[in-house]
Amino acid sequence: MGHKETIFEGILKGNMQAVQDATTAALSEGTAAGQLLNEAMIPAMAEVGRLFEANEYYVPEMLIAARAMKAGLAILRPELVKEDVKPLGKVVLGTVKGDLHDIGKNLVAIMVEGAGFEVIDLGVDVGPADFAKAAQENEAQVIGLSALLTTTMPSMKGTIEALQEAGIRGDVKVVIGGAPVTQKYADEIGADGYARDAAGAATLVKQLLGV
Ligand code: B1M
Repeated sequence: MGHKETIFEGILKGNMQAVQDATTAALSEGTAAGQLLNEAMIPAMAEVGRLFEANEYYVPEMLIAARAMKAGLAILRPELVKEDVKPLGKVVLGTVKGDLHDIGKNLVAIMVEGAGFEVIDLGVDVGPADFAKAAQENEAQVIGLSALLTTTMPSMKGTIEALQEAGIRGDVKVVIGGAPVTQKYADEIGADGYARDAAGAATLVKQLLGV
């Protein structure tokens, strides 16, 4: 089995050690980090989702798969992030209230950092007022919101309302994303942009700030 297959299988089975070993070996043999991410890790999580929908996997399987993916991502991270001396701007990022999914959000953090921005990662289950407070305190130019559940998407609208209430809506751009999120939804709630994936989020942040 090649390293990519080992990583894919390792995530499916929640075998953290196998994922770490194969990721390290593949990188040392010159495989690009982005290739391991896009051709092994992300497809593995998509398959976990499919198995969950088919009632073949349950929450514990999803959890150990996520743990294995995170272990692999931690090894890829330095390769994906390019060091820049002075940040181009500040981005407050988090997964919205009620939502605990953080793998996609962590990828967005890596790519946005790699594009030269400082990322203030608030973690998961972040309420609208906390986003507004963090944006104000850090004088951020962008807020990035991630949601993986259809039930938590309305918190994105709530966050935009909280920014309006705090009187800072005009000072920050709001970027949203996550599997159930669409451009149409972004337009509906008045977000400044939607990105389908983490690389797209980094490009969008640059575009919105004109850098
Ligand atoms: Co959850 N879960 N989960 N889960 N889980 C989904 C999302 C689900 C689609 C599975 C399914 O049914 N097929 C489903 C949601 C259905 C829906 O609402 N539409 C679901 C469910 C139902 C649940 C629970 C309710 C299950 C339960 O308890 N009965 C529960 C909810 C918990 C909660 O949040 N309150 C739950 C729990 C969990 C775990 C904790 C076990 C675990 C998360 C662990 C963790 O993140 N630390 C988990 C996992 C692992 C998944 C799946 C399998 C994988 C998610 C993932 O990491 N994908 C997922 C199925 C799936 O997505 N196919 C599923 C890989 C990641 C790289 O992709 O996060 O989409 P993603 O990020 C992408 C893009 O979306 C985008 O960029 C990334 C790629 O570059 N993106 C952005 C993300 N954020 C962005 C922000 C941006 C821009 C782009 O700008 C700011």
